Amino acid sequence: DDYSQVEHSNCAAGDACTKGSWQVLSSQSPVRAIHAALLKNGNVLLIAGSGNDPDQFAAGTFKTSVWNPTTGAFAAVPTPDDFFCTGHVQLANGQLLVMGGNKAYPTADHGYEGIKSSYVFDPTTNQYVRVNDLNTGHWYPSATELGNGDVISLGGLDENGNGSVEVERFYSASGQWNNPRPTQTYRFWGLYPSMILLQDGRLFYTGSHVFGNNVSDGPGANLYNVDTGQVADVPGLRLKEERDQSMSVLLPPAQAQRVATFGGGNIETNVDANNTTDLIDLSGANPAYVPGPNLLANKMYVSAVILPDGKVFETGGGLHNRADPVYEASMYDPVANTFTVMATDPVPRTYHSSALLLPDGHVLAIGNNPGDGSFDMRVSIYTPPYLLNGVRPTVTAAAAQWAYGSTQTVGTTSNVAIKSAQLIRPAAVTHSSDPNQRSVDLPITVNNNGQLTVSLTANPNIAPLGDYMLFVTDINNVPSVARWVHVG
Ligand SMILES: [Cu+2]
Repeated sequence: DDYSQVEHSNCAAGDACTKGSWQVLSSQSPVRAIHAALLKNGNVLLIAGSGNDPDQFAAGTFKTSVWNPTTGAFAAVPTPDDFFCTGHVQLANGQLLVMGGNKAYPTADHGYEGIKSSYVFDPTTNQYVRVNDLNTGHWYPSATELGNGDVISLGGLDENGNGSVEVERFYSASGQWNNPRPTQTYRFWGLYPSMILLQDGRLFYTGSHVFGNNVSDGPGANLYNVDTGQVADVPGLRLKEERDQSMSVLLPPAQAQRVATFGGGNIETNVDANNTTDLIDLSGANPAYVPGPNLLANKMYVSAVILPDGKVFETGGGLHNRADPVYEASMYDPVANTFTVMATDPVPRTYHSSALLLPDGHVLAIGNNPGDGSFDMRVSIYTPPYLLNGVRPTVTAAAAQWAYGSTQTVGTTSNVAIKSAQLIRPAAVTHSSDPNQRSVDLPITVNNNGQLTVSLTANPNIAPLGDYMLFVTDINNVPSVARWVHVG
């Protein structure tokens, strides 16, 4: 029942050929997987902290597990602080930066409060190492890596339970927060505001966030220059007050600078979640959202995962606050601008659920925390139809280190012609939020019997510093297994 041992046979006929298939693993997560991050060694970091369980918080029981998808083994990780609803992002050096988390569950006197502490998780030692504190507490902060490897973290609740307006900047070179303190805007961006790095270095606040109304005035989406502090409105987002736990994705390829925002709801009004997709092209001077095709089901708690064939797999979700799971999945094709029905995860995936791309081209789905306070520990694996569609190409050779603007030789084997090559950033996802998710196209200039010459963008804002999964995909849209490369 270990999915990685299953040999996929070619699909002759039947639903799986076009819709893929799901497997629920017999081994369950040992922790409440509220956060999931793919590490550069292929393991998956599952962070619970106190896991939205006040009893565990009172007992000081904070949990993290590292899952090895190849062996199926889980390894417990000592967890020094309550990383329940922390922020996280992959750093240039392959460590995962973790900032903020839970200082207190609500009492008669106060609501949720955020912690100031921050750590890096080192995948080579499976340990958290403390770095200097943030300037304020943050519970539900964003985290976006900039082109130079620095990280901007915004929003969430501070140590007193108020919305934090502090702009926190982690400097990649020093490994320290806020030295010097970055330009401040004194603006509250909300909880897990989705902040996507654009090619000009600005952040795009997509309007996707967590809990209730959009706190951004005006149209609910913005362009934010982190150096000057200048913020501009971006029009066109529909249902801006019903984008709670929608999901925004920088569509593949990252060079196109197009973002899609899928679904959402509002846990405070508890309206039915919507099926609204809005699309925006951020490559021009005055970008505006335009309506996209409706999702095939109304949902919040949306998970959307970029796949190596250039499509976005959308799965899981619910209709209301921690209730009414929606068993529906679809494939969004950014070129055709269509959704196609896919097989559905048999496990409900609502609040505190996530999905991410594994290096072998499968998709992991994990977590679910319904309103009764329980947590679903089952682990689901999705096999996209591309893994049932012929012999996979392979990557046989590539340099480990890629400089910006370089050309690279990639050795491949394939039964049919290779169509594309791309770098996909490893996920670090929670609450329908992974603003760093991206797929960078590697234009193929020469294909000499499988010896590809590809070019990497010269712009670090298109491919921020760090580790990436290199995939090649053939003309039948069948991807290779990924090979890890480091950019910058
Ligand atoms: Cu949460």
